[in-house]
Amino acid sequence: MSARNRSREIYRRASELLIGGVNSPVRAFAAVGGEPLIVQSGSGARLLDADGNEYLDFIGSWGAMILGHAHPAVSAALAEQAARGTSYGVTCELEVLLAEQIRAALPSVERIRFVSSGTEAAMSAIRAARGFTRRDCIVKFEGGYHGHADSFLSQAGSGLATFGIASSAGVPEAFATLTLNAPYNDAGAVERIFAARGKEIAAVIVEPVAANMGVVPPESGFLETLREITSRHGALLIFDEVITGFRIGWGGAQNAFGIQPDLTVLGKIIGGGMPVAAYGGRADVMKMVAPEGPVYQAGTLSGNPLAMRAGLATLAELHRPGLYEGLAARTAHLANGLREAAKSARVPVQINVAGSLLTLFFAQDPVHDYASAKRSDTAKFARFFGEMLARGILLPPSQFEALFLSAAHTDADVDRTIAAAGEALASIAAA
Ligand code: KE4
Repeated sequence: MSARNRSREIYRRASELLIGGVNSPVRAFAAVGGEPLIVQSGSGARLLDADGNEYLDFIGSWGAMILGHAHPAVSAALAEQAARGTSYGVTCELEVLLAEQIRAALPSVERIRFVSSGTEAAMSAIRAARGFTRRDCIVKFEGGYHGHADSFLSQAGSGLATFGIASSAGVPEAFATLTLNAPYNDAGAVERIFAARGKEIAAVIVEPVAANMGVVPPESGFLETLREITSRHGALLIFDEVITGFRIGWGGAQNAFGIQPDLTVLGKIIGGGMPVAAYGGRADVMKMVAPEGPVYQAGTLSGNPLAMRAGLATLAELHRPGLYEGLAARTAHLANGLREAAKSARVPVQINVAGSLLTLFFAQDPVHDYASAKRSDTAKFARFFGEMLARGILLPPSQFEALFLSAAHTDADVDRTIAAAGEALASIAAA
């Protein structure tokens, strides 16, 4: 990899204006050290930095780029739509077409509202749930991420009902206490929270496959129990499928696991790299949202035609036969190769996989929730990240994120990654 002088200069200028030199904290590479990348372009499974260095990309814009960067069909759709206008501020048929596609894939989404980010979608879903149930509390899971709305920046406090305490400055404690936290995969803890405060709880929001503590799949019965508990207590079950929607299968996690949530949050892939997210679900709940109901929510660029076209073009490509099977097969091949490489290097790792999501934890024991994920050796992960980057492989710059494979990653790309990991792990073991 050649020098990164131009990238360094751009980052210096960025740091004068952008907070941390970035527009989203994880891009600052704080968890892995070193200088953040400055990307100049992307194509397929590859990114090019400002100095012309090429990287095999496993960030994929945090999951949005399931087809790879600059997919011809998506780029053509964007170019064609740009010539017709990018945002009208008035409804257009493209919004209906994408809504129809989503409902066909996820029948639980009887009605839907498009917004511009996963945060906005999750925040609005919670507001709809609170409006529908007339209750104020929500339950989320430690290590679950649903965007940066105040309701979600809360972590478990002490006490039976695990009172929420703010996990960010600027979130009023009074607000944070309305969010109750439970360990992921611990249905018993959710049962106890509902036993103590069930009448106050509007909804449980869960990533049906956790991917923001690293990848942690649901243990058998976990999602089913959440469905049963929420129904029994008159609370809503919200699946945050911003990552899993159209990622682990055409119908997302809800169809993979056969669980029907009351509301679903979507994002990333449905925009094909453009700012699109959505919340939707039961018609009687969504009817609460303005202008039909008293729950207000609005957005200037919601459903804009340019973003709708990118989403439609992306879903059209995803619907091709064999696409998901190929993604899963290449991800399984990568996981097996990484396990073998770690075994050869005698470096203890745990590798969790769900569809085309994968996390390699530098952990001795299985990772099944946030507490076990946090026992990972993050210093080793940082070393691994740097060793892989030096070999032209760009991993997500945090132990607690997922690798995202795309349809553009080939078997040769996977084999190259396994070989690089073998060298990187051997280097770590020798340190
Ligand atoms: P956005 O507001 O970032 O579009 O979406 C928030 C969100 C909601 N729900 C889930 C399950 C999510 O994973 C996210 C955002 N994901 C992170 C990556 N783990 C975005 C990357 C970033 O923060 O820069």
